Amino acid sequence: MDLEEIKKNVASEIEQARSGDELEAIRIKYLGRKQGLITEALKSIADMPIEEKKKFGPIIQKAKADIEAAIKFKENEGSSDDFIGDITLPGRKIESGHLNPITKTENEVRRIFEGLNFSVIDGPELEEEKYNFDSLNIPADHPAREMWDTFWLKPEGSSLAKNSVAVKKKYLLRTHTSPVEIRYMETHEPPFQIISPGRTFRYEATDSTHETNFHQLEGLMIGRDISLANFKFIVEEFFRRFFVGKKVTVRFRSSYFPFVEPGVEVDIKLDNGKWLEVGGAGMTHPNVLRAVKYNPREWQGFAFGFGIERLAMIKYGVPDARLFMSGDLKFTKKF
Ligand code: FA5
Repeated sequence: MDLEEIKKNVASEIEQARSGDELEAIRIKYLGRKQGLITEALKSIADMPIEEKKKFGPIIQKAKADIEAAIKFKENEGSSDDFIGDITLPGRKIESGHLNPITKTENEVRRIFEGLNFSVIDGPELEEEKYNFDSLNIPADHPAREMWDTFWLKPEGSSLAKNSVAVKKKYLLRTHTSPVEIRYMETHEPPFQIISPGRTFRYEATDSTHETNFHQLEGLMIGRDISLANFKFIVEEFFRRFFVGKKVTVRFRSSYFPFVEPGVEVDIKLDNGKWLEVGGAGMTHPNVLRAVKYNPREWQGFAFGFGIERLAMIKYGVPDARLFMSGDLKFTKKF
């Protein structure tokens, strides 16, 4: 058989092979150490005169390499589904994506509040100083600003700023979701009830309950004759629906936030008997209402800001808030 014929035959045999065994038989037929057709041809070179050796050696070597490559290619193709190879092999598992547990929690929270007739509002993560602080009754020199360690953005054209008279807007990564309250009130008239879940940032040391990048759930309800009793009802109803089947003990602790009066902090009792703070809340401060041109004699309301990581930690028994943003798939896949 001449080399051209061998090459043609082997190509069609490989093409038609339907299993790993058939491919192996082809390999032995042509490349087998004993009596493989190509192997034999290579051996015969030894007896050739030098001129022929030079001529045929490389041709046969190339044929060998081509056949090896064609077999390899077919083997790889065999891992695609149309190669009826070892049909007894178990199927390959198809990897599917997972929602981060924080996204999952956020979705649950949205659904619950929509069921309580709240609208879901979005707000920017890169925020103006005015919305994150000033309009929330926290002027520039107010000591309460120190409650929120802030990532500030470099001022626009900062190298020129020294000599410029114009006061430029200052930007930051929002330290809480409360600025969304102001943005919403500026453009809407009461009564209304909204929530706004989203990403927040703080320039602070991390531990098992603190991350630099975390998530909050803001809530705001403005109407006539709204009181803290309304807040208490809503928050307890939310917890009842969120922690399905798990009875949680809640404590309201008097606290201070410049944008509410009175202010409270909300704690939940953990299984180990310790309390975990999940959020702040209170009655919207009259100064905040005035800042958005609402008449505080006519309109009142409550606001709250919960930590979404904290809620998820309690619901799913996660011991460390830093796991959520760790990118560890072993963790994410559990949800
Ligand atoms: C606030 O951010 C207020 N804006 C909450 C508020 C809204 C009060 C409306 C009154 C009215 P505070 O800094 O306490 O408050 O944060 C609220 C919650 O966010 C905390 O209770 C906690 O659950 C969560 N939180 C705060 N810092 C972190 C952090 N570094 N990592 C994870 N969660 C955090």
